[in-house]
Formats: sequence, structure tokens, C-alpha cells
Amino acid sequence: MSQELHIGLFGRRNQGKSSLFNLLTGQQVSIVSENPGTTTDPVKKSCEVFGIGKCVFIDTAGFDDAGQLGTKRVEKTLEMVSRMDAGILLVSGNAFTEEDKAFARYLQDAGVPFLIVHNKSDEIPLSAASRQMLQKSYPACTVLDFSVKQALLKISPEEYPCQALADALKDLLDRHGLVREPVRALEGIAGQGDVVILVCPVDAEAPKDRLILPQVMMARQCLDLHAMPFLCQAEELPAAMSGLAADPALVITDSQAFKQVARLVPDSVSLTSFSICLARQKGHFEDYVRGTEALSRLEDGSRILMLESCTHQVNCHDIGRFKLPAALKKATGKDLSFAYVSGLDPLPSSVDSFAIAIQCGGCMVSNRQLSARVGRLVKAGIPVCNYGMALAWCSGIFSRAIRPFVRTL
Ligand SMILES: Nc1nc2c(ncn2[C@@H]2O[C@H](COP(=O)(O)OP(=O)(O)OP(=O)(O)O)[C@@H](O)[C@H]2O)c(=O)[nH]1
Ligand SMILES: [Mg+2]
Repeated sequence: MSQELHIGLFGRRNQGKSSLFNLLTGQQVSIVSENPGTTTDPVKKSCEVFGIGKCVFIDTAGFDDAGQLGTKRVEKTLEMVSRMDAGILLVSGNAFTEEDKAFARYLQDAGVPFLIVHNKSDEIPLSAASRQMLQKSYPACTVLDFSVKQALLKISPEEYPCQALADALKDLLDRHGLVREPVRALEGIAGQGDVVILVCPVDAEAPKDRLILPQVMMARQCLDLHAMPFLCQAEELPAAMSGLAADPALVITDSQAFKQVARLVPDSVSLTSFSICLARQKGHFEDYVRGTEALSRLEDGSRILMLESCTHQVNCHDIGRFKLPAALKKATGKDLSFAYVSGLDPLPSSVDSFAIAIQCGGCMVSNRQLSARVGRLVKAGIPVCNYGMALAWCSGIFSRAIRPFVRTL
């Protein structure tokens, strides 16, 4: 889920974004009409693309929308850009307006690679002069002459009507190193035949009847590496450890059980948490390690920005809302205040007043989505750490918890 590539469809109104979105996803998800301004909010659909893998396509409102509501729609479209791994910019009728140019610049500034698709070519094909102009202005972009209308007529079991588009997309993603094997958190740490114990508390915060994504991700990685995941709750950990013929290669615990688990696992055995594994997998591990140091500089009145990337109901056992703030207040002895950003909501417009930001593991968001947020804070000089590292620090085992990934410590 988290490794899906996010690809945004952008363009002025009525260029055929929703038509292409439906074609790519093979479903009538977005409303198509000849009335400009049909799509208002971003629409997402995940689907498997041949040769690329799992992609999430995002249909957006036209960036030339106007009026009070239109301006809000354009804001939403712009908000999508930094979350995208790549974009498709649709134009038609050989028109490439000032608005198109400004949006192309916006994509470039956000570091989002994009294709230019000249749509409706059944009516007006891309002229040689337009192609030349576009290729000269955007040498890094492939320019495709396309017609959703014709592609729809061609749908057959033998032919994938978007093959040329999928090929161009794959080429673009390849060139930007985006089609690749995901980094595995446990690579080089667990191998064939190793036992990895996953401590998974079943508490009030655990979803009913299932495991949470980081637990599933790490169990799956063990299997990929031919290691042997062993799941238990903290209470059963001593029995699990003593039943093994050899020490486990690693114990991964829910960060909330750090203190309890650290007492049960001998120092000679590597110990970390699910969210610290995610920090290695999703990037910013070193930023978080540096950021964690700032926890010891917190003072009375320090403001902390909590970044939780998933959507869930808050209860009194909530880690981000209650447990971690309580642990930080206790460990620092300071009167701290907390602000929250949930899901993919934007960061506050000014982040300067925060002493530190603490990001959750981010299992539900893509690496790019996480990086767009964390990168902005790091760039602004705000220390950032993650839930796992902060809880390890509060439990007095920070060095131990990151040691599996930092061999020199
Ligand atoms: N002739 C022709 N018409 C097309 C093609 N693709 C889309 N259209 C038509 O163009 C109109 C607009 O298509 P949409 O897909 O709704 O365009 P959009 O960019 O999503 O528009 P907004 O949501 O309003 O921004 C519809 O009437 C489509 O049927 C094409 O390849 N050829
Ligand atoms: Mg639309």
C-alpha cells in the first residue's frame, strides 16, 4: 500500500482528465461531461499498471477554475502536487496557455516529473510546431499525441489502449528512479533461518480482529528474506525467548511497550520498534536521529507539532494524542503544548514556533508524501523525529533502539 506510486492528472478544465482517469483505471469512477468544471474535489483510484505495478491515479479539478469556489478547487489541485510521484499534464487543440506554463513550472518547482499528453487528437492532432515547442521548452518531458475517445474504441483483450501512455509513464518513472524495489527495513539485519520476534500488543488501540499495517509489513519482510517471524504479546515474550534454540536476530516491538520489552530482552539481543523500522524504510532516518536530540532541549512552554498520517478515531489510549505527550512531559519534566496535523492535511503556514515535530511511522502514506512534509520542516530548520524514536528516548533506550540500523553506535 505504502509503496504505491501516486500519479496526478492535471490540466485546464475540459481537457479530458477524467476521461483519461476512467480509461487508465478501467472504471467509470469520475464524472465526465462537456461542461467545464465537472470535477471538483480530487478523486483517487488505485490500480495495477502493466510494467509499473500498483499506482494510485488522482483526477483533479482544472487549474484554470475561477470564482470563489473555483479558487478553492484550484487550491486543492495545487495541494495534490507535492504528494505526487509523477504527473500527467493534459492539453488539447495545440493550445499551451500561460496557465499551462505556470502549472508546468509549479510541477518543476515541486520536483514532480511529468508527461505532456495532447488529448482529443481525433479532433485536432498535435501539430509538428506544437510538438517542437513543447519538446524545446520541456526537454525532460515526453510529449504524447493521444485520444481517449479513440483509445476507448480500441479496447480489446489483445490490446491495452494505453500501452503507449503506460510505456511513456514507465520510462519517466524509470528515469527518476521511481520504479524500483522498495527499500526493506530488515534488509541486512535478518536473513535466511533467523527468527525475528514481533511483539504485537492486543490492547484497546489495536483494531478489532486484525493486525496493524507495520506488523503485517515486517512479518511479510521476514518471509521475503526467508527469516521466521514469531508473533507474540509482551506477556508471552519470556516464554517465546526461552523456547528458541538460539537468540532471535531481532526483536521488534510496538514502541509503546519499549520499557517492558527492553527489560525482558537481554542487551545482547537487538531490539527496535515498528516505527523505527519504518523510519529506515521510508527515509529520514538520520534526520529523525538528529531531531531526537532536540527533545533534551525542550523547555516549559515549548510547542510540539504532532504529525499523524493516518485517519482513526481518537480514544483515551491514543498514542499521538495522549500516551506520547504524557511520556514526553514525564521524561522532560516540562510543561509542553501540542498541536496536531492529521492525515494528509497541510502543515500550518508558519512552523517556526515549534521546537520539534514528531511524525508517526507513516505506514499509510507514500515515501514521497512523507518526505514532502518532513522535508519542508527539515529545510525550515525544525528538528523532526518520529513516534518510535521519541518513545525510545522517553524510555531511556534511544541508542539501543536505533543500534540495529546504526552499526557504529
Ligand atoms: N473528441 C474527444 N473528446 C474527448 C476526448 N477526451 C475527452 N473528451 C470529451 O471532453 C469533454 C471533457 O472531458 P472530461 O474528461 O470531463 O474533462 P476534464 O478535464 O475532466 O474536465 P473538468 O473535470 O471539467 O476539469 C467530455 O465531453 C469528453 O467526452 C477525446 O479524446 N476526444
Ligand atoms: Mg474532470
